[in-house]
Amino acid sequence: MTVLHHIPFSRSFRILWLLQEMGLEADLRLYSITDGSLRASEFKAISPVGRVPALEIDGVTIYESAAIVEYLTETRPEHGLGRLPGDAERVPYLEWLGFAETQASILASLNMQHLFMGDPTPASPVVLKLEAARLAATLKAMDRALADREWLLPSGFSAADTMMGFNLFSAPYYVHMDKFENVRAYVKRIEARPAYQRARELDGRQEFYKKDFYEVPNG
Ligand SMILES: N[C@@H](CCC(=O)N[C@@H](CS)C(=O)NCC(=O)O)C(=O)O
Repeated sequence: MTVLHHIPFSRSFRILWLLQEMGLEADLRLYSITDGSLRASEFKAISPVGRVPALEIDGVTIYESAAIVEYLTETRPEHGLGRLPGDAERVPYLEWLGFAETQASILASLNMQHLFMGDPTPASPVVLKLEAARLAATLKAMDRALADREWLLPSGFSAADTMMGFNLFSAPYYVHMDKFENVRAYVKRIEARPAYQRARELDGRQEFYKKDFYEVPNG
């Protein structure tokens, strides 16, 4: 049985979406970021620092989304979603996998400070402003890359695109997207994919964001 350890609207959506692109079914084991379930010793045996995603498949358990993406694309090359060693796009493919985590770590920091800290430890407006600017810089880089292509890699859709799942949900809460025209068109193409739509149906309701946009306080 394939099991995806999952939190709705989080990085584990990347894997939920990739599984749909591959036509693979998985049982979802759901967690919450705030109820302590990620800290349970049974879960730490699966994911040592208590993070999602983790995937149980083919008799192995894997944590870290990029490692899961690599495993799935290497063991199921028939879907053509990875760019395996020897592929002309291997380097940009690996770069986008890493880029997704660079961008996600900024989002996680903004989420932590805007959503999960609160009083009595108010977040620093200086840091929040800096993080929002750093996020905008990553979106600008993506926007430039997407100027002449539909997907992150010139040859077409790949698992690198599925790594953007969580990122593209979260970024509009912190950065106005109007100036990133190519990214917005890219999001529209993503939303038109049947596998993405199936994954969204399976994902569950997000519980993090209570507002449409999070301004820098006193920014
Ligand atoms: N680099 C890891 C990051 C995983 C991660 O931080 N996931 C978040 C959800 S988006 C999480 O589980 N956070 C729980 C926590 O920080 O306690 C990956 O890509 O899988």
